[in-house]
Amino acid sequence: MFRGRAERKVAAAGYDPARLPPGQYLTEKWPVLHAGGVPSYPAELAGWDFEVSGEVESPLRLTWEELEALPKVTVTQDIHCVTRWSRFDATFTGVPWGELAERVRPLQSAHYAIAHAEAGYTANVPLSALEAEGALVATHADGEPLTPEHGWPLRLVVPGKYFWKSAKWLRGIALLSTDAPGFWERYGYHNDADPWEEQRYAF
Ligand SMILES: Nc1nc2c(c(=O)[nH]1)N[C@H]1C(S)=C(S)[C@@H](COP(=O)(O)O)O[C@H]1N2
Ligand SMILES: [Mo]
Repeated sequence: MFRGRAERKVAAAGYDPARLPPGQYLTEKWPVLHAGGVPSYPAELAGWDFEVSGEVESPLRLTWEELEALPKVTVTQDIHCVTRWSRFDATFTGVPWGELAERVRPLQSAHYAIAHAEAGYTANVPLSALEAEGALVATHADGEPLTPEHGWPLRLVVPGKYFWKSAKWLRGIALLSTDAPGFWERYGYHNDADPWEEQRYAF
């Protein structure tokens, strides 16, 4: 039943081994992983904004205070990095995609989304991935504000995809009619990134 050593460790830690996608191992720590440096921000996040743009009826630009004032939810999910670590039961608190969608009203032509983060990092997903249960722009993890290295002040959380789709230091989401590859996708990472299908690389 168990595929091997990694699954036996998951079971020994008291979790259902079926929660571990193929080729992954469980870590109890929360590793930090990104390309480039951790961005620095001005005091009080002066000048910071978050934009939802593209194929929408009504583009949205929010200051930090405006974003903070939107309704928030807390979700629990397992996260899976393409470098093979998985962490179970991470909780994220933030504004669910639905709250943003209600305000921008995606057009019929909106089928894809691309997240824009500091320093040019991008990650693309089908719009349906943002419409899935648990997708949000998160300000908190495990009950605390995000730490700088985990994406403070804002990160995307996309359930059911390898964690590279969950852009840290998020500044905007653009809705698109046609798909466009993000940062890692241009380097040969799989466009769809389903950990259960082991969609790690495109080749
Ligand atoms: N802006 C930005 N977001 C990013 C990345 C990055 O390089 N830059 N790396 C991604 C990858 S590959 C992973 S696994 C997760 C890691 O998030 P963590 O450091 O909070 O564990 O962030 C994702 N989001
Ligand atoms: Mo990753």
